[in-house]
Amino acid sequence: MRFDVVTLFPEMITAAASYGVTGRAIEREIVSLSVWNPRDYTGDKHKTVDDRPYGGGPGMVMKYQPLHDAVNQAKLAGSKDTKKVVYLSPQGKPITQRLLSEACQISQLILVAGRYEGVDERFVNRDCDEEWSVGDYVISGGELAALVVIDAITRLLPGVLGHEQSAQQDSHINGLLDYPHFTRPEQIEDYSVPQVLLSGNHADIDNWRMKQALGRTWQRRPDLLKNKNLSAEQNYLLQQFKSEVE
Ligand code: 9WO
Repeated sequence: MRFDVVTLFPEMITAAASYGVTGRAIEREIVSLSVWNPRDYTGDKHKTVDDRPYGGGPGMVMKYQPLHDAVNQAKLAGSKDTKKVVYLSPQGKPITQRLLSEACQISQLILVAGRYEGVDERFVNRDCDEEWSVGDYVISGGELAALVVIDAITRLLPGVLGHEQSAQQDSHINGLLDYPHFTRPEQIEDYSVPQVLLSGNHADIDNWRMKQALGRTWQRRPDLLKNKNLSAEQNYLLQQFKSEVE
């Protein structure tokens, strides 16, 4: 899969993506990452990428033409397979694990990171296929959101994570929060590792983990349980969790 990021701060993207799982996926050529700076597609001597908003008001708006030209260069650099141009903004469709897993099928994802007060709306409507949000908050630009999208998609691509982690990933895709994790030492002051995890009984451990995942989801994110069909076994484990809370 190919990622292209249109941004005024290209080093922010290449630097952050060079670490960890994304860095390894790039090295192993499972994904490629290119950056495109709208400033390189300006024509004036001041390399102007922004201008004052029509209608007045504070701040500046990113101009249409440098963004348009940067996206077009990104498109030309890819193959003629499936492409999608996505603008990152708080006005976008909230991303979910489901949306990201569907995005794995796209061969070229062009992510546009805005700055200032945003971009000329004609760029969003004419040049972008979709608008995505990584959450209901405002940050100073779309770069961190683009990095979230790149990271979350990359870890879903075949061969990026090991077998162990892929199995764990499947348990996340089932839409529950994670269960708690413990490592050595066995005791920290008066806080011990739950006995079941030391038992070596893998059926008991699996049940405990499922019960914790269900219980924590029920406590912290009941909205995630609303549109989910639990198995008879899961319902039993959740009832057990609830009775233990009391
Ligand atoms: C700035 C601003 C200042 C005064 C009044 C209103 C304002 N809105 C904004 C604003 O939304 N700035 C954006 C900064 C412009 C587009 C890029 N920026 C951005 C993207 N902030 N947050 C995101 C984002 C992207 C994806 N998911 C969540 C947030």
